[in-house]
Amino acid sequence: MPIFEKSSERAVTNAIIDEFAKDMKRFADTDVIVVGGGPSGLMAARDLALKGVKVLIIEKNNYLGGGFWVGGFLMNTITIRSPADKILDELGIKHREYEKGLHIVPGPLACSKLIAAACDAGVDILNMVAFDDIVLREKNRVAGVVINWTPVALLPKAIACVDPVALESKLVIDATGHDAIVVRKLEERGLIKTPGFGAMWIEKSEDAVVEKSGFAHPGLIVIGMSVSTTFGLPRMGPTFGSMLLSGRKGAEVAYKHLKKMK
Ligand code: 48F
Repeated sequence: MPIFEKSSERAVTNAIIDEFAKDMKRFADTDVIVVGGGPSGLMAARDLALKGVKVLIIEKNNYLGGGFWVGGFLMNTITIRSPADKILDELGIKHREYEKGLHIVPGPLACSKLIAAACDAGVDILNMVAFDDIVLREKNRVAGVVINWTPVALLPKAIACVDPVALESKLVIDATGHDAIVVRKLEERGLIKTPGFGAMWIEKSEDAVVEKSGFAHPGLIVIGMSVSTTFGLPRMGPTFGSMLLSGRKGAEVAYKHLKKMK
C-alpha cells in the first residue's frame, strides 16, 4: 500500500519550472529590491512587505541570514542592546538580559525566526543569485539590478560569456554587509566615493549606523554594515541591535519615498 499520492517525474519538473517562470516575471518589475538577506535586509524587507510593498531579496547563498546565525568568534550567542530587544519581542524571539540593557539569544533561534517573519510577511526571495551590476536611469538614478546565478562566477575561464538578466525596481537597498557591493559598483563608475569602515567602537558605531541608514544615492538606500563602509563609520563587532533598527529605518525611508512617487 503506497504512502504517497501518485505523481510523475514530468509533473514534478513542470511544477518547479512553472512556478519559477511565474515568479521571475513578477520579480522583473517590483517596488523594492533588497540585495543581501542578512539581518538588516530581512528586517527591512519584512517591514516593507507588511505595509503592502512588493519587495524582493536577492541573496547569493542558498541560505538566508548572513552573519546572524552565529555571534562573535564562531560562538552562537547573539548580543542585542536595548532598545532593539523590543524587536525580538515583536518577532516572538525569546531572549535573556545578560546585564542591564544587553540581551542575549542563540543565533539559530533569532535568525530562523527573523527569516520566517520575512517569509510570513510576503517577502519574495531569489537565492543562489548574485548581484552583478546596477541599472541606471536619468541623472544616474539607480533603477534596478543586474543579476546572475551564483555558480556562474565560479565557472572556468574557458566558458566566457554567460549573460546576466536585469530586474527593474523603484528602489534598491544595499544590505550586503561590510562589502557594500551595490555602493561599490557606483564607486567603480565614479558616481560615489566610499571611505570604507573604520576600527571597532561598538557604542559609537551602533548609533551612527542607524542614524546614517537611508539614501546614499538617488534610488539607492543603504542599511546594516554597508552603511559603515559607505560613510566611514567604525565597525561594531558581534552585536546586532543596530542591524535590526537600521533595517527598520531603511524600510521607513523607502516607504516614505514610495508614497511620494505615487
Ligand atoms: O553580512 P550580513 O549579515 O549583513 P548585515 O545585514 O549584518 C551584518 C552582521 O551580520 C555582522 C555585523 C554586525 O554585528 O558586523 O557582520 O549588514 O549579510 C549580507 C548578506 O548579503 C549577501 C551575503 O551572502 C549575506 O547574506 N551578499 C553579499 N554579496 C552579495 C550578496 C551579492 N553580490 N549578491 C547577493 N547577495
